[in-house]
Amino acid sequence: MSRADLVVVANRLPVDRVEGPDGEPAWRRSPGGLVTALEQVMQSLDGAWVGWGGQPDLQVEPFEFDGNLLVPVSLTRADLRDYYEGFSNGTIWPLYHDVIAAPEFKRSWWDAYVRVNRRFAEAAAEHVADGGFVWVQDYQLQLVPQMVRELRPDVTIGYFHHIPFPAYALFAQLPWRRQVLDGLLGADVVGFQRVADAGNFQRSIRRLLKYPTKGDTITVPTVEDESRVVVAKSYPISIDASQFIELAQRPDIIERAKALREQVGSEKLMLGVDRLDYTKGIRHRLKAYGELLADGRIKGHEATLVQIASPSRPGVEAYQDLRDEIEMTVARINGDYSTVENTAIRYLHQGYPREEMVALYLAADVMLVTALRDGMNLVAKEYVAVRGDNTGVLVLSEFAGAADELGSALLVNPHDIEGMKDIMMRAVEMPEAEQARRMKTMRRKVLDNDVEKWGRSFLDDIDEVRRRRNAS
Ligand code: GDG
Repeated sequence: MSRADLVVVANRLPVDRVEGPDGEPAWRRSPGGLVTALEQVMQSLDGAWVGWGGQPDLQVEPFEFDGNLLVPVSLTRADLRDYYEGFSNGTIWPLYHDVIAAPEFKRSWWDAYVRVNRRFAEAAAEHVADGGFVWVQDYQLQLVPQMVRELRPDVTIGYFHHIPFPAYALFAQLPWRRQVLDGLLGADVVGFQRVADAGNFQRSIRRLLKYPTKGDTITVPTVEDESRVVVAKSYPISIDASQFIELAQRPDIIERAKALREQVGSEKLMLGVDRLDYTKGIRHRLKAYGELLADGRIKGHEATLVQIASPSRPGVEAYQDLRDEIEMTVARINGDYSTVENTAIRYLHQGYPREEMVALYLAADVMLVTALRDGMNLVAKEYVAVRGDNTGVLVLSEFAGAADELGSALLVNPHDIEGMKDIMMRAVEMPEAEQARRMKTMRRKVLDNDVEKWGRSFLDDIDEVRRRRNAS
């Protein structure tokens, strides 16, 4: 079997298993952001992709898809319960998002995480070419870099962390904190969203492992009494801005945006688009909005909040509780403040095609991104990208990574409900000239720093590592 120069390792494959026209199972490209992000790199580099196929117990041999080799990793129901819903989404996700929900530390989950990480690492090691590059994605696979290094010392390894890396005092709670750091340090380049995340990672390394750090580098001792330099720095991820702009210019999507606007009816349309996740601050947003209605600062016909909450992790208890809580709040607010003509909150627990998302972005006067903690938040960047006429207001949490680049948004602290209410009013009332000034600055940022640039800057640093290695 041929081996690939680049092997991406991610929890999920970039395809979904669907039923083909003849009733046979087939694969269809999934619309996720990471897929678009890595598409160009994959095509140019003869890439392979290692990941789970999306169904438990699926045993499928590696296969070609769109010119790339896809390598399915099989996960049993127990693996999914303990490695995915358990350790990844019940331990690491809440711990790394500043314990907004309480992380659970279970030894059986950890054992599954180690076991499954090894399976991914073995698949990557088997399919990467001599001297090739393995690029590991995200918190479900933090041990893979070190495991690949042990199996294939000849390859260069990168890791990108899509979610925040927490402050030392929180990270230190993790019973397996050293193993996780050792796992990540198997990479040559460890990438984070924000400068602050890279800083937190380096601090944990100094405190727990006592390895020296300088600038973006960490010096890791090796068994041969030598040392290895690991780069740890920020590479803020982005979107395929040109794709969003193209969609925003399509006549059918513009028409759809107009129709949505008319159907909603009220003077201002405020929009929230999030996975239904406790990190996204949906409850805080609803509370602020409900109080604005209660205080009479917003009246029924003046505004409508459209909240898309796409279904997420239904197998994790905290997500079931969150859904109940949000749906009860929406029902209460609508019961109290909707009229026969106006609905205060239009809540949609559904996923939508990208075209519909763009139509919603175009229809929205105000976009609310009020995450309590978020690695980056691509929704904020997508909204900015489609606002070609420089209208619209972005309300953005200072706890989302995007706030580092989008300082011209109306920044909010979502924990401060009074403050958030004032900012929401400011957004609704903002004059067009101010909207344009802010939006222009933000659009320049997003358009100049698209996902292609993100990929290129990571790969440039990988090339640099390779050059150094070849020279020594
Ligand atoms: C993680 C980090 C980081 C959402 N609902 C629908 C839909 N979406 C799309 C959005 C956006 C993406 O999903 C969500 O990305 P976010 O960045 O907002 O959030 P996470 O899913 O939590 O992603 C995050 C990201 O990784 C990348 O590194 O920014 O901080 O948590 O693209 O548009 N897309 C469609 N239908 C939906 O209903 N088509």
